[in-house]
Amino acid sequence: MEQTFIILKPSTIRRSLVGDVISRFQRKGLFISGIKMMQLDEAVLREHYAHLVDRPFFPSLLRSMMATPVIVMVLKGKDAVAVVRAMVGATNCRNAAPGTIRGDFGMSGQENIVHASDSVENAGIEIKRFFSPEEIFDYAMDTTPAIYAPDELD
Ligand code: IDP
Ligand code: MG
Repeated sequence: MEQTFIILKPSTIRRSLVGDVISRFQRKGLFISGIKMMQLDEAVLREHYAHLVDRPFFPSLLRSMMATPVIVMVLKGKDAVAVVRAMVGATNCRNAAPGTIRGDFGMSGQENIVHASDSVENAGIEIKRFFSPEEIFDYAMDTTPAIYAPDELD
């Protein structure tokens, strides 16, 4: 089944929203394959946000992402990348639809609660960037038959 990569950003840690955000993913039916706390540094953020390094807000984004440790997660589920992006909502929380994580929990474009991979290819790259193979767990969940029909499991 598909895996996607999430960061609970410092805005989530500082505002004590960790439980609320993780709870949304779990209630949806996504499984946690990996989870840990870590302090991001400039080198890894320059890789992770390579598409933004030339933008004027990049120094501010760097400071924001290093303000506290973050929680990184690997979530597993059918079409997990697209499902999680839809749950997260538009980049700027003020434009994000109510009912999405950013739409419900934030007011900012920068301080927008979570990162989520934007494609299956990038999910694979990001998981490798932040997790070693032994930190990712593949285990059976008793709830699977209540979450998926047999023909939805691959
Ligand atoms: P995404 O997180 O929705 O995929 P990206 O365009 O990949 O959005 O941007 C990565 C992160 O950079 C955003 O989540 C946000 O924290 C920050 N960011 C993007 N655009 C802006 C901006 O215009 N001002 C400030 N921060 C921004
Ligand atoms: Mg992005």
